[in-house]
Amino acid sequence: MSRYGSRFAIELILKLTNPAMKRILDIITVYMLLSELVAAFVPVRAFLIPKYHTNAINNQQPSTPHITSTSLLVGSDVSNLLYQEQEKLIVKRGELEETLVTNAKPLEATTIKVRGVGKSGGFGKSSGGSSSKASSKAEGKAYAKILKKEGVLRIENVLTPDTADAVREHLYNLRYQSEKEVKEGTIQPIQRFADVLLKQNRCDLTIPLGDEIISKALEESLCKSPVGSTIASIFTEDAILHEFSCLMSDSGSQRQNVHPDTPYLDGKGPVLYTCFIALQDVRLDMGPTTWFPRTHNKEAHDAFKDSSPSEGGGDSPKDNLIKTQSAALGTLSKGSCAIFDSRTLHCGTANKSDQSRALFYFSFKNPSVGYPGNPASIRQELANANLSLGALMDDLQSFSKGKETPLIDRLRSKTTTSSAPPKKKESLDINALMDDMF
Ligand SMILES: O=C(O)CCC(=O)C(=O)O
Repeated sequence: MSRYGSRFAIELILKLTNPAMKRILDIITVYMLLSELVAAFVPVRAFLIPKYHTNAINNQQPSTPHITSTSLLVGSDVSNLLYQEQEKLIVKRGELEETLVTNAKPLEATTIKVRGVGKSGGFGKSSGGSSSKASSKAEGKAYAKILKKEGVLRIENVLTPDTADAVREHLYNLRYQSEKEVKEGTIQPIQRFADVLLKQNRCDLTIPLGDEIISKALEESLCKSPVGSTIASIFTEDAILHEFSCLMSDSGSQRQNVHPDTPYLDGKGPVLYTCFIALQDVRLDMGPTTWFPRTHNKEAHDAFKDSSPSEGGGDSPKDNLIKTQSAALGTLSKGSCAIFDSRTLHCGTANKSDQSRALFYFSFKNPSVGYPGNPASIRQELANANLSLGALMDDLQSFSKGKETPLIDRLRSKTTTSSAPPKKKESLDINALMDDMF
């Protein structure tokens, strides 16, 4: 979900070492994009970028699509090697950043007081899912106020434990199936896995609409918990589903570099709100997301983009920001979620446990924004559908009453028939955007 972040991190590292490296990076990026474009038209088996492995399914420590340098064919050798070099730089930088963050605390659940609704959560114990439309709107407004200020907030009980367990199992099965299909060459990696910063032992699995358990999870999180009303309170129900995916970081995944998912643009408001829902308890050793609250603003982004060492050899504004800004750890309990403004700085951290961590996630886009500045992790048929929050919620309400779900049904049939590879346009747009910024 963060090609913006990944290129951003690499550029800053290389610019620090040598300004001429930026040109080299541009050439590398163009080369990699060309390689990916070629890969889109050549059978997967003949031209794998990256190469995916299939292992036996195991929910504790599942098979991982990861990259190897052996057995790749000539066309991808160079870009794969370059990619590995980039990964090494990112890992080094991530290790450094880990030492800079000294004041991290768990992200606390937000408590609000709204007549007729629970205090700190969604569907579970506290609200009981019985809020009236008016109180749910008031609740969304109260959460939205905090979200706008903090850039990130936590809501409890967005999924019931049973739903979280069932979604987790469903998605690890989907991953297993997807890895198998990629390995067999029947689909291309990009049709199932989105780009993610530091791919080794980590994947971003895009999810189709239509399976009952996924509709249930969406119904609980968007209609029964305050998540839907919070997003609607800021973007209205015209907000567009931008991403729909699952981040899985397995044992051994390394710490990502701090990054925003979209740039801060002067005079513009929020463009995306992303909701990460934990499908199991996320312990400290499982690589929780780290957020830097209140960094979704110009001041923080200006500092973040400035990696030049201060006079006298002190910390750069970027490192100083990471050092001094308080950090919030996504040690979420099963079924709870964190919603964040895509401009808020954050990163996935290293999973040092022996258990894979899965975050079911979706993001909604401000309906008045065109391209928000990050390539979306979403199945192509869902992206093409321009699904509004309101339309999706209507279908989900109908689903909860056991009635028809015409929208979801239409998209389900597209999922099963669609085999066209996703368009590559966005990758090119993001580089144009980066060029504007540097
Ligand atoms: O895995 C996580 O906790 C965060 C992932 C992330 O921020 C990213 O991939 O852009």
